[in-house]
Amino acid sequence: MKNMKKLLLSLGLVLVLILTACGDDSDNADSNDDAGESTPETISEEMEYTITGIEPGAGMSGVIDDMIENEENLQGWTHQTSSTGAMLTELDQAIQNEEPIVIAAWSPHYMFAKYDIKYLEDPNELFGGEEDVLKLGRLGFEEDFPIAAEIVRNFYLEIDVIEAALLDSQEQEISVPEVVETWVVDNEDIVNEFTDGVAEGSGETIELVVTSWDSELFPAYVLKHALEGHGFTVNVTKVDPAIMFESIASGSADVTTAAWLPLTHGAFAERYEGEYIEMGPAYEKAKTGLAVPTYVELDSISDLVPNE
Ligand code: PBE
Repeated sequence: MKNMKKLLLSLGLVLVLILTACGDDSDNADSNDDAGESTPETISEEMEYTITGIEPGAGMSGVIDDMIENEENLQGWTHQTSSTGAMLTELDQAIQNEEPIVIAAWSPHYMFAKYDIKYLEDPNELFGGEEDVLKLGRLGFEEDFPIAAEIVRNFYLEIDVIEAALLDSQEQEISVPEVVETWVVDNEDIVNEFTDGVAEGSGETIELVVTSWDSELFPAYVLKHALEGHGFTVNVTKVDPAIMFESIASGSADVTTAAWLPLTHGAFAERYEGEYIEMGPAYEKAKTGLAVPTYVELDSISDLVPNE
């Protein structure tokens, strides 16, 4: 009985929707809420001149703040920061309602596999193009832990591998460290490459700092596994990018795998120049930018218009 009621209700709803859609077609010839007639002006306005961002402490949040301050076409825009989770919820809701939204996006992340979204072109390279995600060590790390440092230097992952693992984590609803547990068993050959021919450690503890985005947790936990399989103990501490740099520079942490350079964490790298060593990329071809659902008729950041 209840189901029948539900069915009738949904049928009624569908009918109403069809009728509304037809009505729209015939009258309202000059309305511009038709997807086909949206202009950059109306889209920017519908977005309330707001970029839906992530954590205020993220490197890319600083990049977006600078952009709003300096770019003519973003004058009067708001950068709404909160958290990655909140941004994804807003994206999800906007897509369900087919409303325009512009978000802070990056790769690797599962958002591009889960949602039909596209990066806005970035003709002025405001986000700096492709980036390396670098391993950094504290001064003296290589001298104090030469074996561990050799494994850290050998450590490298292909970005596709990370992307696939993040998607697994999302689809199976398991945390990234848990995904790593099975990944290292299935990919022993990759893990062994990091330690092949390297002497064993003898129980030394390595302090690894990392930011808490999944794109960073995956490499960090794979490295932890490789080091722990080779005689070390690894403490992973999750911190903001600012603290990550500060703790490497002050020597309270030994190593990180999560420095996005040259741009995203460029301000931190500059502040602590000379107070850390670069140990090569953990992965390459990372990217940050602004993204919109594919139904939003904008192609480029320069299509956004000022709020005046
Ligand atoms: N991210 C993901 C981070 C680094 C990793 C791009 C959101 C940021 O600091 O912006």
